[in-house]
Amino acid sequence: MAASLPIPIYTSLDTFKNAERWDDLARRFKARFGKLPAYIVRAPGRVNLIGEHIDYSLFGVIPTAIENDILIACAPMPCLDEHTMPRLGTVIAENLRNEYEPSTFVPLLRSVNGEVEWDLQIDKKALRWDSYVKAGYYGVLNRYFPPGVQSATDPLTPQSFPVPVNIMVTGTIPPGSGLSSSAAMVVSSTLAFLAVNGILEDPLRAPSKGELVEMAVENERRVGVNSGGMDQAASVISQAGSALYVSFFPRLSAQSIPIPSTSSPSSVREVQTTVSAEPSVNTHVYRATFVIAHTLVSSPKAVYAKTHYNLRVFESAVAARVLVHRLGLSRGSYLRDKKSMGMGGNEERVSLRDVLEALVDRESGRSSEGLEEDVERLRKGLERMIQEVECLRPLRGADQPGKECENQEAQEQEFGVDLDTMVEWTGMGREKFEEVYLNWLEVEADLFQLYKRAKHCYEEALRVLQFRDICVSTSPFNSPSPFLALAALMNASQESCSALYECTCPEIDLLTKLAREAGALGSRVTGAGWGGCTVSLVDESEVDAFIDRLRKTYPPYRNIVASMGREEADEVLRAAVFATKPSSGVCVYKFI
Ligand code: NG1
Ligand code: MG
Repeated sequence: MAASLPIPIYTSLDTFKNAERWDDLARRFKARFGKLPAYIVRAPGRVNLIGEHIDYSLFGVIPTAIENDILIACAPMPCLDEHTMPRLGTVIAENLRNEYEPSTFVPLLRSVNGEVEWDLQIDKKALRWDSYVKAGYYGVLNRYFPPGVQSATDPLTPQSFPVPVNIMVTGTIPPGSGLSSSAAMVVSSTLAFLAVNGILEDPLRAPSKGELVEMAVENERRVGVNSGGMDQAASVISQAGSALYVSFFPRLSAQSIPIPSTSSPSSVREVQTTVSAEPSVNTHVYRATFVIAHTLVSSPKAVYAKTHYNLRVFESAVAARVLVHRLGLSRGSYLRDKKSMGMGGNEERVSLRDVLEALVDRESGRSSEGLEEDVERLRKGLERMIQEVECLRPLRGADQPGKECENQEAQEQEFGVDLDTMVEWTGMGREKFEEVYLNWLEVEADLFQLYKRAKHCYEEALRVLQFRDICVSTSPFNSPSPFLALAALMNASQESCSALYECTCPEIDLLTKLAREAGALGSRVTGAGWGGCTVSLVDESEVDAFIDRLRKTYPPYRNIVASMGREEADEVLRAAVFATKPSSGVCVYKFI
């Protein structure tokens, strides 16, 4: 199982494609800190092919790591002499991007309600680049240097205090673009602190890939985003040339799945697909390429958490609670191992997945306690939930199910509920609701959209299974047009993200439409949305022409061409629209 594998440590740069970039970082590190780094760690960004905003409801998703990544060089801080020894745990962090200022910080032990805690002082209101470095450090401090031990022992015992560290960061993932620069930052920072403190090479203490994912998810919550585990799993576990089916139930697991006919030679699998009604006359061999295109609208997720990301997490969780009540599910049936990811560890909170499992358990008379995701059981459960979710539609006067609304405002009114109604629907009373939900996440909305969010979630989870089926099918001829089928699922996902989950924006809707007109078979938002990137499925033979057409039709790209010199425009656009190959997950290079 991919998640239980150790984190790879290499000692030769020949392993890496862009060895010059690693070399350059090492040289700059030496110029700044006086000696070569002890390690360079790498964590890639990811593109999500399908399964948007369902990881925190514990449904599987299919991302793949991309070549863009974060590299962190690190080494214990040298001691000049015994009088000028740096304080244990101190970090001096630099970033090769000029606009990111250097940062020095020291973890402090603080007493809160009688409990000793590590404190790195992350300011969630004004997140800086080093907040993500600190977020990674927290996990390493809490797990390997538990607070409390230090006061009881000699503070200079190396086991009880982290070493002082120099670190230098460089990256090629555009921030706020839905390609998970934040997860890559947190994963690489966690990894750097593990490496430099000798934990990664200690067989008794080194975390597996799966454990690193869990630590990184927990760490990312330190910057105020209650994410699921997709990005961290993709960044850590991915294998070159494959996508990853990541499932979160009953616990995190990941399976590499082939993408039909990617251009990587080892996985080339040719599929005959017909594009006309006359197969014998017009056949074509498709090779899948995924092209990322940035809307050039940046969406800093942490800044808008209250009204966007965390609000969606909140609406999904409350929708689950209402479903429990309406479907008469007993408390025992959904009380599961809450150590699994999501829902912030509170047993009172239920995920949309818990509801499905409880319902299927009740009806089939058995519970799913297996280690691996039971896909068939899940598929049946999803089909069932897609019907049950209709009970979340508010009854308004003479309710007319299926009636089309003329405009968005009317639709919001039709499907949304206010706070009081929502509390009443959960059947849990105001005080309890406040304790379980309002104290958990800070959110802001006049109307809460329980129906639309839950409907998107269950339908999207089913699309993920269909996408996976097409990819893992060993007999491509059973499905004559796998690419068209994958593309149709991506388009349906886009439509649902736009209309039901409302996590797109006019630019995403426009860019995906233009992408289809430019020759993409399918196109959708990727990542959290509200800006950021889209991903399009394009036949390999069409990629260059596709990118060219998109440059000529998407207005912000045209503006770049019109307002800059040719070469400069070309450079900017190459960073905004590019074809991507599924890359491998984290690794560590050790200097010997
Ligand atoms: P982005 O914004 O692309 O990093 C976020 C979440 C994911 C997932 C997607 C939506 C983080 C770190 N990641 O991804 O867990 O929920 O949105 O599918 O917040
Ligand atoms: Mg992110």
